[in-house]
Amino acid sequence: MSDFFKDIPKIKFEGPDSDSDFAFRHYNPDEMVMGKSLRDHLCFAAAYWHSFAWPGGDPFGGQTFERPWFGDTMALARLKADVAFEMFQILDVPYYCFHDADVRPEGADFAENTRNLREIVDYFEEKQAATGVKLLWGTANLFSNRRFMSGAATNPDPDVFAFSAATVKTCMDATKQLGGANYVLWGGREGYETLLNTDLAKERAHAGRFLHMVVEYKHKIGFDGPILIEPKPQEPMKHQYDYDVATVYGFLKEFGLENEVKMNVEQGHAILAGHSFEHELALARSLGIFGSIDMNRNDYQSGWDTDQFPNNVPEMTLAYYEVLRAGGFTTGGTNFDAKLRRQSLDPEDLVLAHVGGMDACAAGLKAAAAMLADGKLESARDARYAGWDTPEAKAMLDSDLDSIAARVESEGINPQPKSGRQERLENLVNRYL
Ligand code: XLS
Ligand code: NI
Ligand code: NI
Repeated sequence: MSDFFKDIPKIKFEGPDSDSDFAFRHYNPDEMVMGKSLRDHLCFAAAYWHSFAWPGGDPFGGQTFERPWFGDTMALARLKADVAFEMFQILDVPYYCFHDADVRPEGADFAENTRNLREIVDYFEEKQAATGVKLLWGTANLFSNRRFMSGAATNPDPDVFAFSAATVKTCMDATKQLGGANYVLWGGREGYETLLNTDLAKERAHAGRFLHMVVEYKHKIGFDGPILIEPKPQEPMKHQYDYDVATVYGFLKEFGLENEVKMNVEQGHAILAGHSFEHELALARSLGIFGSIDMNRNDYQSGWDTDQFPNNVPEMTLAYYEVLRAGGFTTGGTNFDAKLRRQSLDPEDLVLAHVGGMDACAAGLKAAAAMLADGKLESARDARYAGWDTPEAKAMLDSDLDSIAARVESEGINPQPKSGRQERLENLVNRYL
């Protein structure tokens, strides 16, 4: 045991009337909702990078956090793992997620990176066995090191493509070894700063080929979880190729990968793309490519990826409503891709941020489940489209402009506008909160 979290107790469900800060009010992991426990509905995961690797910097200042595991040795990487798994147990989160660079010191070259990663993955394997915590997904950090400044798979330098492909291979091996449920690719620096020096067609073609290789390798090693792409419109690059769910779907279609790859949808990235979280989730669901979520909260004024812990229950209700309509998570889960504010220095801040996030998610999911079970919202939606259930309406979709025009004339079709009843539906939603 490290002494980082010292006197912080294991967080238990105490119900809405508890006056302890260190308790869940809404997240009772064993509570059954629609035939499934909240633990299995929400599949919470903690993100290694924000909680254990991020030093608290911003564009105007560097490190604010002082953590005993900061540094570049394997011994410190093990200490970091000890503390991370302690937090997973304090919170009783069933899963975690990591990038290679979060968990191992940076080596002098690819071979040393790989050795360091393997050593820590063996250590994770022991820790997973001892605690029962599982890996939701693994991924490669192809954006922090300066070699990736012009992209990874889309880099103009083929050596960077090679280094990136080799690194992804090692991260997929690590994810497989740890029994990870998914493998994630977030675009990192796949995008551009200026079109003046960018061959957009070549870069996209290379990204498509890279993704094919990832899918081929997944089948070769028998990794059975899905490959997930995480869309984001900008940041770090001015323009990111994986802009949003719709853009990524077009990309997958272009390269024939729409049946191989699913989406990891992040709240903050949806907002940056000018969408709501529920829009991105609904689209992924309707395209059959919904996979997992990165849960956080973006500041609505700043225009940056602020990665705050979520606390807005009405928003989460609408998001989990889409998750439930998609049938819930299969391999996916709720990963807290969220970080503390840089003034939140104390170990308890890290724990309480997750406690609040988990509680807000649970409250949102329960409201969403009640809304779905009640069926009022869905029957209102169905009623709005009921005209399409008639045989004439269905037949029209198989006819042509000529015959439709003839029918409109002969039957004297003259549409009468009907209310969309938005406020009534908004009032209805608020009744479940
Ligand atoms: C960054 C992304 C990143 C991915 C994993 O904006 O959210 O954290 O989730 O590479
Ligand atoms: Ni993310
Ligand atoms: Ni993000």
